[in-house]
Amino acid sequence: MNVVLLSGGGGGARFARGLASVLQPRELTAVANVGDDLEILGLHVSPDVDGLLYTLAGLLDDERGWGRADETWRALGAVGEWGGEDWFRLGDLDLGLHLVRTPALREGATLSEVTVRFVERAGITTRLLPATDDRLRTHVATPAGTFPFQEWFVGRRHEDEVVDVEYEGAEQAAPAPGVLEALASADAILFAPSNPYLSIGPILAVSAIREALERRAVRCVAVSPLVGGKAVTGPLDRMLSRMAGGTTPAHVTDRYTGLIDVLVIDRADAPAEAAVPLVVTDTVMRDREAERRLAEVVLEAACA
Ligand code: FO1
Repeated sequence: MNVVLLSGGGGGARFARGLASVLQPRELTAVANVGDDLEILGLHVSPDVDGLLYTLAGLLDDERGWGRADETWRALGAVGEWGGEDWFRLGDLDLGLHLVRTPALREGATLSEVTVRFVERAGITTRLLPATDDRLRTHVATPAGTFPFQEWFVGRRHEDEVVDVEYEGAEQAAPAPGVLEALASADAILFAPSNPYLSIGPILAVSAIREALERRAVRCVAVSPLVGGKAVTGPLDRMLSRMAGGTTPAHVTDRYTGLIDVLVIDRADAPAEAAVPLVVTDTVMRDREAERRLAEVVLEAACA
């Protein structure tokens, strides 16, 4: 069974781990958001690609939800001592990856090519594709001004209210090699329990990906990132309230009009009504077993 997952953020990576634990090797293709990418200290950082890589390779710091386990921060400490940018925390182990990827990109390799190399080295059996190899950057408009995603999310601790989200470069961006092929040969397409504006939105802003989803011949199932109308982590509930007028399952399905056939919601959000059928289950991925159970429910909904 070929499954394509659109994913971003920590929830997306954990859900991917659940799917990988129930599917056969190479049945899963994860398409990662790149709108969070940034260049800092001369390095290209791709947090959602790296989050999937680290999570699927068993290297993630599960408690923090990003970066590597057993991380140390000595290089960053020295960056701070020398007056460099240390607001975006790159750990010593994480830096190792960026020190390999950044020169490869500079020498002409694409993000998807470098990602394939890392997937092979990590021995991961999930296909991992960035949504695009082109430059696509999320910007967040707030009453205090418009900020590149990480400057708002990390630098300003996502405290400013969001009034709009822009995807710079999305109009010119082409899907990375393999993305359209994976969608065309998928038996099921899934949207991870990720932020619809910040994680899934940039992927859908690539018009060829959106069009492929619009003409899909298989079911597309999204998992709601809300539990009882609240975001498990991050600013989604505030964003939905402000920009969509509420935090019910219907407000989530409205972000995905014409793109999904089923929404999986948490028991805390039921009963509810929305534009597509709802499947109710426990969506909080407390541990590996919960990740696996959610994956099973979602795959069942995709194949029903
Ligand atoms: N999140 C933070 O809250 N603070 C950080 O300093 C930080 C650094 C960081 C470095 C590498 C990386 O891959 C992710 C990092 N994240 C950090 C997480 C990241 O900002 C977001 O969680 C994702 O972009 C949201 O998907």
